[in-house]
Amino acid sequence: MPAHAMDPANGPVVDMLNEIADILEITGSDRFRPLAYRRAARTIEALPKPVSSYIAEGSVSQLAGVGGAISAKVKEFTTAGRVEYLENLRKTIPSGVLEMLKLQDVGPKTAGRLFAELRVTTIDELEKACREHRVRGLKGFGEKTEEKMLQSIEFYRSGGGRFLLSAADGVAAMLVERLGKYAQRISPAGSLRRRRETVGDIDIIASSALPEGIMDAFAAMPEVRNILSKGDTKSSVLLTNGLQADLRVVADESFGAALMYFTGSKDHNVVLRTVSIEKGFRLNEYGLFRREDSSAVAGRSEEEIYGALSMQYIPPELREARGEIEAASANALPALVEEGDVKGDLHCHTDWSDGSSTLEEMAAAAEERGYEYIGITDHSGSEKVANGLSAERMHRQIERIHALNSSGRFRVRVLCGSEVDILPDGRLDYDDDILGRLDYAVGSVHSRFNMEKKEMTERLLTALSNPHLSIFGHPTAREIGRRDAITFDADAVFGAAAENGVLLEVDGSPSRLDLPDALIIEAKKHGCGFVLDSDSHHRTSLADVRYAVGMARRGWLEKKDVGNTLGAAELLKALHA
Ligand code: DGT
Ligand code: CA
Ligand code: CA
Ligand code: ZN
Repeated sequence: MPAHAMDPANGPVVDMLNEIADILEITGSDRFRPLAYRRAARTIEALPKPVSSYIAEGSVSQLAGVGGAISAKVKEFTTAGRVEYLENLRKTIPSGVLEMLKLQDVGPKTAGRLFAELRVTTIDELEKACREHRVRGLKGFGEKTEEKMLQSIEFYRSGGGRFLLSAADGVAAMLVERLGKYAQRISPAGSLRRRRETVGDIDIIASSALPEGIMDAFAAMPEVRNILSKGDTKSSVLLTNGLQADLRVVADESFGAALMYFTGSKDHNVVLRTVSIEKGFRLNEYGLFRREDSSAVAGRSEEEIYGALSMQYIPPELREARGEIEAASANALPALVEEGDVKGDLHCHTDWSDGSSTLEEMAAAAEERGYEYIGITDHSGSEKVANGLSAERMHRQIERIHALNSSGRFRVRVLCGSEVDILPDGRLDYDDDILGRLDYAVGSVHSRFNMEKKEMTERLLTALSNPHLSIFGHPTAREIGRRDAITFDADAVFGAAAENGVLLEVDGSPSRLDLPDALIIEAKKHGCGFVLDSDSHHRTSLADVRYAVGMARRGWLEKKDVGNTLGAAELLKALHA
């Protein structure tokens, strides 16, 4: 975070200047003018007040880099809302070329060359050019560039139209609560109920003998931007936050079958239907029926249906066709970890680094949740932008936490941790003197995300072999929709974590959710242990641990796999294993 955020009024001016720079750079017409426009954009971005107030004072052309021609364009933009020069520039390239800049790793120079040398004018055409291996024909581009571009395209498209689970979770709970009084039973379904990291829309299933009442209430909610369709059994609306919500209403005897069907996943449903047929049944959204006489066997509840198929009840998070149906048939499903099993959070920031609550506020919030302990893990010194703690401040924080614990002010025990940067060479960002005083250290990658696989693997293996490291924080370092996972040899890294007793974090911060489910499953095969954290930067976000729990359950984790389901004494032993 910069010292202060950009004045929101200046956003469009900054965008305008950068777009001019982008187009000039794409067309390659001038080497220096793009730099001048970018410099002016940076200056304006850093202004504490709207640029219009500098214009009013007559001081705009004195701002660094905002002289002559550029200040004229800034003035034109603030009065007319558009700039003639940019309008004309836009006509010099197809608009799809500018859209390509939204892809990771495609800058104006690359976009310009793809356009000039391959006549690629849209993202679709770029995809085609990569698949036809035409991109590698350009000087300086190779097979790897094509692969990376295809990944960027996929990433860009998957980001489009999907929402973080956290963006949908609260609204869905509110809808269910609000519509509950019009229904016999009601539940969220779909990917949200399976706790996927992103959701395409909100699906809600209700049972009612009077569907009109609930449908009317649904369509009349203040959060509805517009009604996409409205009927007796299904209605769809677009909410003001951009999410679509689908409500399906069934008779109460079909509630379980409908809930099961619309919870999915599609792949789970497909396998389940096949198994049903093998057992002489037919399964659909209305119920489970005997094939020979179409008589109803089950449908009222999911438990009843799985039971009739001689299976254990399968929790929604497992319904991804990853072997859960076989396991349920063999009575071998894991007893998944639950939010109530978590006895404390081990990854929390305070206002000592980049959090916005005090140590005491975090402790109070942990106590309110009924936690036995809370681990404070502010950033280490290298995290300058996050106000990381110098050695001296870290020593001071340790003293403060010891004093707080002995004051008896809180029942909750405050643990002295740190989120220590794993430096590019794999060393930790504090010396042994500090590391030895901490209750535990969480090691995280916050820099040099783009290292080659081999180098990154070595970096992580070095860190994991440090006896002071207890937890590997948000191991892939991804940010959903914003930054790809770092690449490393998962077998080697998980093997080393298991061998050295380093616990892997499942970070519940909504845009991280890291480790993700597929890697949790892999790591568990290596015998790794885990911790579930919120990575809170504010006292109200301790509740984000629920997203970590969702991810852990999708990764088939049980209570015994998770370190912070232990009491404090046992936990500290596990952290020092
Ligand atoms: P999303 O919305 O993309 O995050 O993912 P879902 O899983 O919520 O998918 P959605 O909303 O299209 O449909 C909800 C569920 O309905 C889905 O998980 C399974 C079920 N479903 C939808 N279409 C089909 C289908 O064609 N066949 C089967 N077997 N199930 C379907
Ligand atoms: Ca859905
Ligand atoms: Ca849907
Ligand atoms: Zn971090």
